[in-house]
Amino acid sequence: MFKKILIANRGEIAVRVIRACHEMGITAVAVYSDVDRASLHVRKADEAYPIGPAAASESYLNIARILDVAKQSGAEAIHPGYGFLSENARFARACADAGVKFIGPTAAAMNAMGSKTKARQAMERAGVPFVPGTAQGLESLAQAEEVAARIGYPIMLKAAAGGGGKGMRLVDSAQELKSAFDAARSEAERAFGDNEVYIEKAIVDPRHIEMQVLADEHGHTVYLGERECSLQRRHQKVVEESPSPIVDADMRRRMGETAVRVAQAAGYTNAGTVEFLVDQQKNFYFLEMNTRLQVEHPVTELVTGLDLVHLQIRIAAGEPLPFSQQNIAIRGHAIECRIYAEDPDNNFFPSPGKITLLLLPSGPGIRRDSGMYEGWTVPMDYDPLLAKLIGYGTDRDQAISRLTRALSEYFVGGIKTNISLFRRILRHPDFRAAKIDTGFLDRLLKQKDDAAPGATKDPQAEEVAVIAAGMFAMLGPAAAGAGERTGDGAANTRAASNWKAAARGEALR
Ligand code: MV4
Repeated sequence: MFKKILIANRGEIAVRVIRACHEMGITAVAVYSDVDRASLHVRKADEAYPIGPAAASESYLNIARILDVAKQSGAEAIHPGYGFLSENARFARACADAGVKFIGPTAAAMNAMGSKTKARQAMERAGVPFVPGTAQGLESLAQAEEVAARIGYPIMLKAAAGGGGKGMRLVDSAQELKSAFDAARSEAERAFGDNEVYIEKAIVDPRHIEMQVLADEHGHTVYLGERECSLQRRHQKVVEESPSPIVDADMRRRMGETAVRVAQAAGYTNAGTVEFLVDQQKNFYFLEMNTRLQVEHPVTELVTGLDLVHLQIRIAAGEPLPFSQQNIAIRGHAIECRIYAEDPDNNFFPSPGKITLLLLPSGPGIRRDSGMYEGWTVPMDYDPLLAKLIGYGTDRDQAISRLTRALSEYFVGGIKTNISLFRRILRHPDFRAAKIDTGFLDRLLKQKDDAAPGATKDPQAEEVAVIAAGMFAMLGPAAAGAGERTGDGAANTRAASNWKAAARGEALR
């Protein structure tokens, strides 16, 4: 087993991996850019090394610098987290060449899944269902017209080098195909330096359901259940849950076995995720494979009782999986909210700045994976994900009620966050009835924010909240009449509840 691991990442995922290292008695080495010197992952690590200025290209994406730190610190392995270098085959190969274990798949497995057409060809060989269309890039407009006529409109043109919604075009009729085809190719060339475009039957109002897989280096591959990730805004996931409300045991087995075949076809090892599009008739189609640990891994951990980061580290250290497929059971329901430093009242623009006050939820069934602390200044240089709030319950309704209660305890002062958005989502009847597809959030955001029930019309509410928050920050809880700082204490006084009610824009009691 490793004695020292370098975490080549920042924010909440770096804190998450450091915690796993400490639970396993492994020394954690952090790296940080100039703006992250005071960040939480640096504080929690055993050792921390500067790797450059704020720009990711000169710090968290700086392969040479990160490998220097691995050498200097004596780290035997590197955990890449997600984003940054986590799916960079060059980095995985550079680690191998430097004799440092990359905690993830091999460069070859990454490359097998990196090109969408290569992945589709691998799926064709493995007998994995993928959306009707071409597995190779289109040679000409004539070929595009012929395939589109065969599979029927609407169709989707996609860049082979694209992913995550980039380089994708919906075409509703033959008349639009020529201009769309030309535009898709030039856009792909500009964005990815590769103008290869392929065609798929467009799935109308699809769900995005993904299957977690885990493979050791001894040929054992298992699936750990699915995650419903349809609540997205501009291809950024906002709420994820496990299990999916529409997947029954038989569908889970079929999707899981398909995902295992995908992983085996790619020679995959460590933790990975196979993404599917699911149509209204519950047919599922391979979309792409993510060769990294995902942001939303906690919902899988909660319903399986497994620690995916522990398992990643054990697999990378050469250990065989400590269980087989029949040992894996899904129990309960988990829902994750991604807390972003974004202003929902200003088109979700990032809202960096100093966190002046932090009231934290806790209590039964609540998990927080966070990279922030009171007094920390959120930098503007990176993805604005601050924390993930996960609610777990015996069933979906209990998970929703716990998460709703936890959100009412969550307050981040000094910056804007999207916490209010989750209150809207969780109380929406379609969400509660699990009538969700990838268009749900866009539809909800187009609706006027039906004011919270009983929302105060008192124009001074905002003013009262600001004054009380100021008093709270300067004079401490007693002065502002608040009770427990974590907001879950029974000691809250009436003044505090009014203050909090005002801050939440609710009727003053
Ligand atoms: C599709 C699709 C409909 N039909 N492909 C978006 C990102 C990338 N993962 C693939 N995506 C889609 N591919 C076909 N043939 C609809 C989407 C899509 C989507 C998929 C999953 C989650 C959110 C989405 C939002 C818009 C479009």
